[in-house]
Amino acid sequence: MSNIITITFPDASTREYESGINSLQIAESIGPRLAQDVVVSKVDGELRDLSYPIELNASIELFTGEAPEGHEVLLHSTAHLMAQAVKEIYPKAQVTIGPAIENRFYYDFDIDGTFSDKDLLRIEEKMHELANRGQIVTRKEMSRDDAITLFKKMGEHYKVEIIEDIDPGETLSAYQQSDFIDLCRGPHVPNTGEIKYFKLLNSSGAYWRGDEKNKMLQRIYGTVFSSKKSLKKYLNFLEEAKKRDHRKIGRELEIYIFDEEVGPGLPLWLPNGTIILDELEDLAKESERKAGYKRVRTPHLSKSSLYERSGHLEHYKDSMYPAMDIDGTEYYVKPMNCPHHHKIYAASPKSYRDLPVRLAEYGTCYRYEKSGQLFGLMRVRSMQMNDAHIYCTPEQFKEEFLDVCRMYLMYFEIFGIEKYMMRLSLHDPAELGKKYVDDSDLWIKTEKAVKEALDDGGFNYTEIPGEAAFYGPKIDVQVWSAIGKEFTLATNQVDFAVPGRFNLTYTNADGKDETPLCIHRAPLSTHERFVGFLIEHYAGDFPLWLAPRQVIILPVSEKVHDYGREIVNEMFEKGIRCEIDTRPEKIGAKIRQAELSKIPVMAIIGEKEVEARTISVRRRKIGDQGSIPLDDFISEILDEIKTRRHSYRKTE
Ligand code: TSB
Ligand code: ZN
Repeated sequence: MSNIITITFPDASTREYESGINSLQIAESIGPRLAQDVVVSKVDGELRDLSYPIELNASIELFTGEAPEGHEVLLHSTAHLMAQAVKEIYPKAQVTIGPAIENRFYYDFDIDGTFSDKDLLRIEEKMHELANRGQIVTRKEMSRDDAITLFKKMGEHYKVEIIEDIDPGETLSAYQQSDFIDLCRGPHVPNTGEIKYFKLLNSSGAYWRGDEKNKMLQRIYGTVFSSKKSLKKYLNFLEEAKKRDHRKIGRELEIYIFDEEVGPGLPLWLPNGTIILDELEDLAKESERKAGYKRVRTPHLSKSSLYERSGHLEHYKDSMYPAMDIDGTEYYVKPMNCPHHHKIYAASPKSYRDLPVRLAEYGTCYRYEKSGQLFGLMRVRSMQMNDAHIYCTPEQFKEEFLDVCRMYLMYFEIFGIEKYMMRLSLHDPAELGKKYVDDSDLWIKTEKAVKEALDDGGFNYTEIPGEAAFYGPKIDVQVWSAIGKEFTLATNQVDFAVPGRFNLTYTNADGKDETPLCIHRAPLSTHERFVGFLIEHYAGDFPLWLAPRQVIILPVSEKVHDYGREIVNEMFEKGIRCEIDTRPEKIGAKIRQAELSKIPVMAIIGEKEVEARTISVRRRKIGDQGSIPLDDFISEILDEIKTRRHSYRKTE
């Protein structure tokens, strides 16, 4: 005889059922509509298949594909469906891994050749056919050895490799729909008929296990939603994101390029991009000068002993380029500027009266980022860091740390950056001595000091263990690229470890030597990442002060070219980036070209303007501003540039 069990729902209401009931049956007992939409359940806090039998009293949550939990299951189930379709069309393809990522899924296949857009359509069609068959999805549990035998028999070598890495004692699970079986933790939708609104997006190469020494696989990305409307909305978002993608705009506006022969992740800044970099640097230099920073310059290389001392070779070697031999001595290109700056601090004796010492340099660093991780300007291998190191006493720490936070908030205001998250990255005690310098007490003490500073400063933040720098905790400001990837922009880090290793000292008021704390900070990130982010943030429509091309004079006819050239010269003298379009084109065509080039200010001149010494102003995205005396126009433009105004406002 079966027992009666009590199921508790999130609203604390309860119902009684016979033990052994599953979540789908519970959903049916509540209503057919829910039963139709529900894709996964959480039983006593664990996500479970709807078919999972519940034997004892339990609390249960039911999720539809609209909920994040349900959406992930839907995404992952669709990845399986795609793998099944690929195997049907290409029986020789080997399946590897296929996880759900934000709003998308992918699956990597080992096949001969690549997938074309036509192939993707064919796979998508096959997926619809397989989904409509309403295949039941079942879970199977097996020992590791049985799993190896099973996947060997199926000829899935990558799966065997994955299973061989798993602990021998573990029980594994696989999910099956018709003949297709995939190793998977689950949960999954109970029936492929639940998968309706999906789209394959694109395919690209991806190395097995993300390592370029391994074979290149073919990755297909796709997306799925629980309603046609949500799918459409997301596809529209992707279309918009594509338009903002800094890699596309970067090329169109001639900001930067990559070159095969130079190498991946090593951007070449074109003249337009260099203007943006210079403007950023001017802003940073100006605010750092006011905040008491001093500028320094250091080489791109140094002997390995420097990085032994700093701890980089112990904790950071994987991100460094291999050593080079120079006259029998090992040298490295620098992955960070700090060790060089520490040497500059140490170059002269310091007393507490000299502190804080703030050394700034936009030094170019080189990091060996995995090729699969490279992403336009956002993740590169050569980078100009918006760097400075602040050496201070423990008493000065809080104010210095908060001043840095305030500096990047000031920058965010200038750029109109409103969507960001502050993340307090802490150490992971399990990684002491490996990923992190081995001093538990100091970690705890420093993390407490940082939290106190942030709380006093009134900052909101989320704590993330395991993301600290090897030398101390940090505050990272997270933003999202147009295609939804998360990146760290500003960073503010405390270092309680390395100054001691460099024997950095200052004499305190009692004449005794003490070790300063070091704050590492990069409010504008690396200039590569910051410009990449800004391109997307503005969708290429830079505010006037940052725009590589600021003003274009559009003469209505050749007769007014002289007046146009006179304006260009006058603006050039005043430091405004101004040019003239003398092509024998109609004015409409000239305006269209200027719009495409995203030049913020167009100055149209005809004979009327020559006579009155005026110009007819047209602002991109805003439209005609009417006729303005030339001198007023120039002073308005200069004022807008000088104040680094975020958007154009007509002066009263
Ligand atoms: C701030 N020593 C500190 C420095 O003093 C340091 O190097 N910190 S870092 O490693 O966190 O890098 C600083 C910032 O550079 C990061 O917050 C991130 O915004 C940016 N950055 C890091 N790696 C890359 C990369 N590969 N491509 C582009 N930008 C990067
Ligand atoms: Zn540093």
